[in-house]
Amino acid sequence: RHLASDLREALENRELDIHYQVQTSISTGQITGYEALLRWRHPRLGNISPAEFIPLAEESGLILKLGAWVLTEACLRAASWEPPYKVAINLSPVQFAHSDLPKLVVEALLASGLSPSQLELELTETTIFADRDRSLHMLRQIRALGVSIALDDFGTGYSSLDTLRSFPFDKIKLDRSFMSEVESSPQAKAIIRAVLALGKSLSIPVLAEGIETAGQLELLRLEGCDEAQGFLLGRPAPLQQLLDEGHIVA
Ligand code: G
Ligand code: G
Ligand code: MN
Ligand code: NA
Repeated sequence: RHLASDLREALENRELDIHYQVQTSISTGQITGYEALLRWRHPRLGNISPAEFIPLAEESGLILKLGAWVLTEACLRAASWEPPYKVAINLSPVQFAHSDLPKLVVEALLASGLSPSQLELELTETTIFADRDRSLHMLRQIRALGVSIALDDFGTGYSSLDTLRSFPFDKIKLDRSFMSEVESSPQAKAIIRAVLALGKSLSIPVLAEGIETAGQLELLRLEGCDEAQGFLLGRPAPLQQLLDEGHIVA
């Protein structure tokens, strides 16, 4: 297989698409935003998961081009949403390591007319870990634009507590692995409680990922979690489908 070289052509061949997954306030049930999730429809192999092709794009450096496309495209789409929900975009470590990132973000905002307050960038602890001084400088530059930053997959990386102490985050996204065990494992539930308490005391809202059942959502509500995302609330879907079903007006 020559996936890596196929990927190089995928963008031009319009095989890449962005799906959007809803994020909801647990207390009000209202939509707060949508996470942009890249999809690849390979002409012969069918749908390929980003978990498979993002690493290839990172190795080849193609991720810079793909990432710039996702950023521009998602900002452009979100700029016409009514009401103006947030759009959350995943950043790869390679994109974050590139000093052009703030410029790229500014360009995407200007080209789309999207308000900076409508844009959230998601990054993981692994992304920040490589060079912490540089990462802090980069995060400050991006936040100075009025763009918010979410810490993705929280709880799976290392040095979690130090990361929270040292970096300015606007949201913590609690990794979905805790959710699958929350109803059966007292340990998972205890960790969720601890993270929610941490978020409260640091005044950082927490979003629980991977909510699949009403029981999980109810438990998170009782524990005071702020936002939820997961198949129960909505699967990632093409924008056109969300428009057709009336979830988004544009
Ligand atoms: O959507 P799905 O659960 O299949 O995504 C798998 C992984 O790919 C997740 O970790 C997600 O963050 C990542 N991913 C999805 N879209 C993008 C993207 O546009 N850029 C980057 N860097 N990662 C993405
Ligand atoms: O790493 P990141 O959180 O960006 O990854 C998001 C991925 O999680 C997407 O690929 C999306 O398809 C997947 N996802 C979203 N909601 C759920 C869910 O409720 N259950 C499971 N198993 N995966 C989910
Ligand atoms: Mn994410
Ligand atoms: Na995540």
